[in-house]
Amino acid sequence: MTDDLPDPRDNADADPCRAALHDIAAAADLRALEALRVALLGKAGWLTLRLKELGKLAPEARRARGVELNTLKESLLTAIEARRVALEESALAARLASERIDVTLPARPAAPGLIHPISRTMDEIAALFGAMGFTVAEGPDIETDWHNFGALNIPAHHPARADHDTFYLPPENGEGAPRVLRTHTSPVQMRTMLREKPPIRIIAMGRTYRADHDATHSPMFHQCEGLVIDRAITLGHLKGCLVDFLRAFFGLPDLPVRFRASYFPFTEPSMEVDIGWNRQSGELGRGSDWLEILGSGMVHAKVLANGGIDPGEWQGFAFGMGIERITMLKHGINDLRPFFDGDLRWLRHYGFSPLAPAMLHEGV
Ligand code: 2NM
Repeated sequence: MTDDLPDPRDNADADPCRAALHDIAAAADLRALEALRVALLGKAGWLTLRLKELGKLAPEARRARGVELNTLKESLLTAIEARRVALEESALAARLASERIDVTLPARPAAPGLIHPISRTMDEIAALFGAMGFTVAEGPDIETDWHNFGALNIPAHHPARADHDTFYLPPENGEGAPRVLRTHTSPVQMRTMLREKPPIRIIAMGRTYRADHDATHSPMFHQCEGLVIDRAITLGHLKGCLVDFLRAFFGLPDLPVRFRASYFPFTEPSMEVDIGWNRQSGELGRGSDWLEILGSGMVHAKVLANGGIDPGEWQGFAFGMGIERITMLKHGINDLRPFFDGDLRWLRHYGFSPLAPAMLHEGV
């Protein structure tokens, strides 16, 4: 027995191994526990020496003492093992607590959390036309020449097809006509006609592209176009639908609206739509000036036929407008460029709360 360990026999307690068991249970760490194990069960350990002394005893006494010592050895081994497991578990828990790292990224505190004016206008358009029974259609930004131009009756020599007006991409498999970044959302209407049977009542909104970049033109901008096809749709429906939309969108129930004969390859007849405003002050709905705001017309019979729709049975109207333009007019934004700059100061000024979504009963 080492000097610094109490001899279990010295314990006044009735049970001779209780002191050793107490020391084992109280061992502060694995090193202290190992020292106890060596002192009790090592080569020169207390119990080992007792077991060696068995041989000196008479056979009767030896058997009784042997049973006693082996029972004690079992309980010491069990206690040491239990304490070892407990110490290892708490050491691991302490390590896990001290070595813990937080791999999550906190939310950016500067995030504006605001809806971009373009998104807001698209939400409002969807709400207004939704109330008139339209659904929202979508299509790809990268189009075939046919869907973007040919099917829409835009002839090969049309200026919209010029290289300097349009972004062309190589054909899909290196063969056939080059693909094109859609120059308008009309290919979405064309794809809808090809996919669905009339009656059709859709709006298509999204990014469109033209090789144009100056103070009032961006190479990427947003359009909204609409298409209505049924058996007896007339110019009267077109006018009523667009007048209602414009007055609701700008929040001006008496907004003057003027339809003016024009030309588009995909409609016949075609009409440009103007709203009344004061050019001097920029105020809408007053003054004697007219501002062109959208294009429209009855869908050309050739376009219907290209969309798989019999022009002898069905007819309808279509229209198109620039989303940046009507957004600038509605909110008094006088520069197109910051729409695409991602400048947080501009977004904080012109952005909309996501907690106040576009809802018709509140006006849009
Ligand atoms: C406009 C003006 C007039 C239009 C036509 C079609 C389609 F696919 F039905 F033929 N979609 N959009 C259209 C008509 C677009 O934008 C100024």
